[in-house]
Amino acid sequence: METWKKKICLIGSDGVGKTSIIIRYTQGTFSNSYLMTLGCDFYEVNLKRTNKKNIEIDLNLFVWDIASQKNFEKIRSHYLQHANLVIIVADVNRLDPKKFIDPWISDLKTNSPPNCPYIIVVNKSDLENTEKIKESVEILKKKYKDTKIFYSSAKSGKNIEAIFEYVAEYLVNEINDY
Ligand SMILES: Nc1nc2c(ncn2[C@@H]2O[C@H](COP(=O)(O)OP(=O)(O)OP(=O)(O)O)[C@@H](O)[C@H]2O)c(=O)[nH]1
Ligand SMILES: [Mg+2]
Repeated sequence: METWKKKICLIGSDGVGKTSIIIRYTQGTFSNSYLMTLGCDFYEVNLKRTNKKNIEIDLNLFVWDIASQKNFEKIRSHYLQHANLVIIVADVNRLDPKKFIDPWISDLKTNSPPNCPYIIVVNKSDLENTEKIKESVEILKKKYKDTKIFYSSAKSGKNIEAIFEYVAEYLVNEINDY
């Protein structure tokens, strides 16, 4: 059994549901009230996985929930250092990539380690009908064709486990030690 410590960061615009996703995953609960994250919060998740090389891994995920506000721009650059994977979260009702996704990709390209892997999570999918979501999935899939995209709902719990399952599998199998 090996112990691996990995850092993952959630970034994205204000109120998209970063904190709610982590709370749903770690505590299984959801609240409709909005309490803006100030600075950064941390959560620790311990998972056991066996990777493709048959190594048993005690995976300690350090999950950083990073404030989106402009005032925190300077410190945010430090928070992304040494990230092993970044999750960019967007809101299904605010999906203009130029406004809500691309700025975060450039943020992570500037501030996280070179070639740091990232995925996109479009949250609040409970607020939209399936047809509209299908359309927006297609648009995003075309634009970000090399990026894994999830549609989630912290409210219903949809795909929340799947996101962290994907992240854990990725981290135990595709390791770049930079
Ligand atoms: N309907 C719905 N509402 C959600 C969902 N996820 C979060 N919310 C709501 O959206 C609001 C903002 O959620 P937060 O998790 O605080 O968002 P955040 O991205 O952490 O926001 P900042 O900390 O300001 O960056 C809250 O009122 C949540 O209840 C979801 O999947 N569906
Ligand atoms: Mg928050």
